Formats: sequence, C-alpha cells, structure tokens
Amino acid sequence: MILLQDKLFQRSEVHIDIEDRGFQFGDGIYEVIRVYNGKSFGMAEHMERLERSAKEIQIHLPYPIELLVERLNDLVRATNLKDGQIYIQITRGVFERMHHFPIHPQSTLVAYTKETVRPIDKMENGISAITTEDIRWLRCDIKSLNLLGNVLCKQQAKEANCEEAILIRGNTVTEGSSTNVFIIKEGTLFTHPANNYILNGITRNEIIQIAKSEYLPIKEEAFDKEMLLDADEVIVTSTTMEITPVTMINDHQIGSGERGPITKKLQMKFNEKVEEVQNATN
Ligand code: PSZ
Repeated sequence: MILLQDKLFQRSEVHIDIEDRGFQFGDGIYEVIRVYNGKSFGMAEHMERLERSAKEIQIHLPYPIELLVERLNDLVRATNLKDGQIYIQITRGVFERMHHFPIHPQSTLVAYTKETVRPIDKMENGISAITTEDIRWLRCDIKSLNLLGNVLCKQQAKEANCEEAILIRGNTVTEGSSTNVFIIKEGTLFTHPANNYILNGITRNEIIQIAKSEYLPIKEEAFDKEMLLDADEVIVTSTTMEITPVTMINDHQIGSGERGPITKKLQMKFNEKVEEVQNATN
C-alpha cells in the first residue's frame, strides 16, 4: 500500500509523472519514522522537522499535519507493519521543466512502509567508519531529497568495507553521511551544534535528553578529526541505527576497540524509551 496525497492505493496503481520536480531536481523533502510493535517513535518530532524543512524551501504541505499523522497511522495499519519504518516524501510537484518554482505548485506527497530489524549486532559490537571531506551544500539542516553528497560519501565508505563515512568540513567533524556523530572524552559527550552544517537528528535529541537526565556532561560543540580519533568512545545515531558504537576509524582503533560504558548506558536508556512505545496501548 502507498499513501499518495491523502489516499491509500495499491503500489501498482501509483504512477509518478516524469516531470515531478522530485524526480527532475530532487526538489523536495522527506522523513523516515521508526515503527516499533506497530507504534511510531517520535512522530511529533518528525512532523515538526518535516514542517520546518518544507517552510525553509517554500514547499506547501498538501494538507494539515494532523491529518497527515492520521493518514500515516492508517498506512501502518493497512500494511500491518509491526517493526519497520515509514518513508514520506513531499515534492514541489509536477511542472514543465524549469529551474524556478511553478507559479501555483501542487505538492506531491508519497508515503510507504518497510519492515526493518534493529541492528543488534552492530549496536553491540560496533562498526567501522572512514573520514572524508564533507562535500555537501550549506543547508544540511533541511532534510532535502537532494542526497548526492551523502550518497557519494556513503559509497566511499562502502568501497572501504566500512559502514559509515564521518564527514569533515574544514577541520570540523560535522556528522555522518546518514547519521549524527557523538564522541566521548573523559566522561564528557561532544556533538556538533544543530546549525546549517548538520541535520538535527531526532535520535541526536533523544541522546542529549538522556545525557542531561543522567547527569552526563554534554557539550554541543564542534570538535576536530584529532579529537575524533583520540576519543574514548565514538557513536553514530539515526532512526534506524539507533545508537551504534564506532570502534574503528580509518583503520585506527577507537578507545578499547569495543562498545564503551557510556555508549552502553545511553543504549539502555534509549531502549527503555523504545519499550515504552512498544508497550503503549494506542
Ligand atoms: O535507514 C537509514 O539508514 C536511515 S533512517 C534515517 C537516517 C538513515 N538518517 C537520518 C540522518 C541523516 O540523513 C543525516 C545526514 N544526519 C543525521 C541523521 C539522523 O537523523 P534521525 O536521528 O532523525 O534519523
């Protein structure tokens, strides 16, 4: 089943025009929302970010967010999704190809679901990453469909048999190609501030909240590659990767080379939030 605008269709019934600006220019925005046991995690935060992304690029949502949440919940029920994700994208719609906006754009909204398993092995044993230059544009705070910079960086990681590319702009670690990055040094967490150089991750904000409630010192401050490689623990976070330790960067071992104690603590607290969602009655 696919949600197209405000109605559900069979996949074979949905056709997108070749002149949709999402296809032509990547002129649109998206969100990925995790579903645990049939219930969404952080729906309000994802909708808030979607609205913000839309506003920043002057895309109009085709209908109110409250109705969209209802339709997304309908989609989860209709696809009988238990553990997985909702993908939603909104483009500036269909128009004869030209760079500037159409005068009366009609946004295209598409959403569908996919089953997902939690990456338990990676969350316990860690992943390897490379560092690479952050070649993306200067509005990484917008969750834009234009992911070419991210795609090229992730491919570089894959070719190096690594799971993630950690991006460096100038001398500053910004984020991963599809994750936010945290380091831990002598008990203090560091992560890049939420400005135009990173996507302000929903999982990132969960970690910040957990750190505060557990009295773990946290600084939303930029750090450099040297601090990254010299950290006691490094973590990447996202909706699907949750909290995943990075134990090797550029063939250099991070800390003990195993998941560290603060990572484990954060994972335990995050898991409690997941369990709350799983056990919720609605
Ligand atoms: O399935 C996947 O691999 C996913 S689902 C969401 C993401 C990857 N990544 C979102 C993301 C991102 O693309 C960038 C550039 N930075 C940070 C993040 C993390 O954001 P949240 O925590 O909101 O998913």
